[in-house]
Amino acid sequence: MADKRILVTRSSMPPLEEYVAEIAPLWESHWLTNMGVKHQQLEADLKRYLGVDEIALFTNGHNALECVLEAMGLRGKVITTPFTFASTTHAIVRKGLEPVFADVREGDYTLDPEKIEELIDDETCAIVPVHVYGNLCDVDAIWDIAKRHHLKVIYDAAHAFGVRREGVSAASFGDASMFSFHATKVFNTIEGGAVCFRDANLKKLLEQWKNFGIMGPEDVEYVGGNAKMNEFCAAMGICNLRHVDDEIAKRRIVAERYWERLEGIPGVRLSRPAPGITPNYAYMPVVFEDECGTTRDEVFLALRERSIFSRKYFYPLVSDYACYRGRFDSSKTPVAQHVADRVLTLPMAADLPLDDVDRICDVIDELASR
Ligand code: T4K
Repeated sequence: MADKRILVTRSSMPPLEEYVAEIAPLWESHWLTNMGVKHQQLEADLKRYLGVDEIALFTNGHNALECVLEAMGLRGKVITTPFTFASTTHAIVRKGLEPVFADVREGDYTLDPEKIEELIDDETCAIVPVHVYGNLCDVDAIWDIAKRHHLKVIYDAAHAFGVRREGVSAASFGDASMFSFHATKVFNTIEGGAVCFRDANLKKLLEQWKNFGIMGPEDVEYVGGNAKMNEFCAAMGICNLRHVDDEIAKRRIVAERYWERLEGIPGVRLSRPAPGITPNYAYMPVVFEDECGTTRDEVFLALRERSIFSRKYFYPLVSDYACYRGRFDSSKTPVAQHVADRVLTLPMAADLPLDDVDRICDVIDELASR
């Protein structure tokens, strides 16, 4: 029986025959992982698509982020945002680094450059901003601060695949950018991720780390882990990449319907692309401000009663997670706290029918105008 639920997203998939044709050669070669031909092809395809010279593929975005933090040899404090998915902060902490949370901007919820500098001290080694929802950070201001203080900038670009600023890919900013290719992302390899980076010397280290530090059958230079993207995931990526521009174009139609329907409802704050940005329409965040006739939680429950499953990405703030209890003070990032308490990400997918968007907007409209 068909699933009538509307979920927060729905994985994009290529036609089955296309994927089957892509993986058929694996039955000939019996080469299923460890940087095989599909892995190599996806690397080349992504370099072209993202317009970068350097890329390394991984099992997922989280491992990619951990790996680049380690490969850069970072020690000390990292300035980052609490308004993100668990992965960003966990990667920093799991690599023995100390997160220091700076607040986000009102307009796009990305790290506020004006809040960074006051947090820098002698132990600060890096900044890890997040292009949250695909909203590009103020990359120029962040780069300027980082260069003045000799800090590395590693973007969590998990949400920003395909986003461009004045035609330049989100993959080109900072020292490195991590992308997630999880099933829920605009571009997916089922599970997967990548790091794009400037310094060509990082390539060897990243490739070593993801394969136990092995350089040759009798040569292990480094205490690495295992984070190799397998051939089936790479094949999925090769197929999905052929369709990603169409997928983004379809998402645009969905996003514009949401904006058209929700714009003008008092107290409903939408997140529109900034001038000069080519967006990817990854998420549909809506902030229900206090002057709205309804609240985030009310909308969440009303939709759920109708089998529509929105999500509170990203509530609570990472700094309020049980695993970090007592370590951070979220009142020091009031904008992030305000947004986390009021934001709801509505269902967004390339194939979301506009009738479903209308149903969702009807619910919000009705609640908000009571
Ligand atoms: N940094 C940031 C800022 C991130 O947002 C993420 C991941 C990362 C780093 C780490 O990247 P990865 O290591 O994951 O590559 C989901 C994703 O699992 C996660 O990748 C993503 N961020 C996060 C924002 O969302 P959950 O726990 O909310 O996923 P789940 O299982 O509840 O799925 C959400 C909806 O997606 C489902 O209701 C239906 C749909 N879905 C899900 C799956 C698993 C599909 O359509 N197909 C699927 O296969 O975390």
